Amino acid sequence: MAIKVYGTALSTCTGRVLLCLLEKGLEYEIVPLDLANSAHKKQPYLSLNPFGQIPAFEDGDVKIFESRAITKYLSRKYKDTGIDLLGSSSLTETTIVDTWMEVESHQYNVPMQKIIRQMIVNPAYGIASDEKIIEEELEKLGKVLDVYEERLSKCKYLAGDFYSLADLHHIPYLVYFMRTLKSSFITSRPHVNAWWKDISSRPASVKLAENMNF
Ligand code: GS8
Repeated sequence: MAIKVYGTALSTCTGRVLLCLLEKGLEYEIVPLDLANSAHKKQPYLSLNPFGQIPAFEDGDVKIFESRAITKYLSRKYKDTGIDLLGSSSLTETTIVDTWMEVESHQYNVPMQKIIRQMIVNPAYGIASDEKIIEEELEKLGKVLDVYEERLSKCKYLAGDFYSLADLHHIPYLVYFMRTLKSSFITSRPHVNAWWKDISSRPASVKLAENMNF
């Protein structure tokens, strides 16, 4: 049975899952939802994601939600298909991948989500951006990126000298962020910039970005 992803390629959380599928070279089907009519807030969708958010995911009998849980599932179940994204060669590497996945989720994602809402999503829907929120969240993001700059001066990727889910999880928001007037937050930090150039030029990342146009 084909893998199904409920959502839209425009959504960064859905994009995280699609990027993992692209890296793994797995076949999948995107099941679009009528978001304008709140299909994601009603049954039958709520039985797939009770929080009424995208994405949701089906692989045969496995029905799950939360994009990062889905990418971990895919990376474990299809470990031997395509690239290993978990640092599976040792417990130490796996744990470092886990650590930087947590950093993405708790440090980077928090300000980044608010910035992209204000700078990309709201304008696309004709909603005014809140400059104060943008300023405050950019300051927080800058501090996170300073830590990344230091980390990436020691290794090519966040978890070491190998590409992993820890890097992949950052890509969808950065695709949008690099189209804003604040892209210098990345380009002015040499190691972060080299990392971004590397991870964004992977064929899977290029393909994902092609479909992320509001
Ligand atoms: C967040 C899902 C989410 O915020 C995950 O899957 O990673 N932690 C969850 N989804 C957003 C779209 S993100 O591009 C969403 O569904 N927004 C619409 C809404 O909340 O109504």
